[in-house]
Amino acid sequence: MGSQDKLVLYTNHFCPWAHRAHIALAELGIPYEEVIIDLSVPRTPEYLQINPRGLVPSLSFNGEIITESAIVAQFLADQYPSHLVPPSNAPGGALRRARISFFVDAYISKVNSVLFGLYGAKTEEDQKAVGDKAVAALVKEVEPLLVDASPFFGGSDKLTLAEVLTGSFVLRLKALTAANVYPKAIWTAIEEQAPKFAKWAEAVTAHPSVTSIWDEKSNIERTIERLAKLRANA
Ligand SMILES: N[C@@H](CCC(=O)N[C@@H](CS)C(=O)NCC(=O)O)C(=O)O
Repeated sequence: MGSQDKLVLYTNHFCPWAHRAHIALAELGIPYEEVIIDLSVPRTPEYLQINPRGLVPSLSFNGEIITESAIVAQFLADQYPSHLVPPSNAPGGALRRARISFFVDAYISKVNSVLFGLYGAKTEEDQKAVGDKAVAALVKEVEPLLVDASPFFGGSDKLTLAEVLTGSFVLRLKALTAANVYPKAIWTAIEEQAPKFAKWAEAVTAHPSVTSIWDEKSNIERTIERLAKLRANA
């Protein structure tokens, strides 16, 4: 099935959204061609034909273009049935899909969106306030959803779509706090106040499908540059 399909992923390895597609493809073991899009220059007319929004990732599946990282990852998980997520008509499948979607929504909309505030936070005090708010949201919204993680979402011993859609962000949060590019205190507070999340994050960020395109050093360097630029303009 999979081997006959022609997949092309338009991507950039520094993009956490595009990284979601890489995690899905790695975990599913599907061969694909990769086209790196240079995001430092305007998109070419050719790429804008593929994705009029000009964003990465885009996936070409036998010539059909699919865009938006969550939709790309969900499509891959549905097209190639696996341990990532059950079909909606399997026993308990619809409920598990709902649980996964809620977890992803909680992490992305309640925690990750708050952390983006670090890019506009100039002073240490402002950065601490953002960190406190993100950790409080994590404790309230995400920690309770990991009660049965073992080590992955919902008691799974393998990666699930929940990790496919959040792993790239967790990887960056962990690495950037460890390097004190994001305040180190954020991770310390997570370990103290959200131990299930910390344990889950440990397993997620060690998983080869999550780390396959990850270049920690370059990501840290680029984030330092980006933070400096955005804070200078804030
Ligand atoms: N909602 C989109 C977000 C993708 C996105 O923001 N990609 C960024 C890179 S991380 C991008 O392509 N930026 C290009 C630009 O803004 O010019 C998704 O989930 O796919």
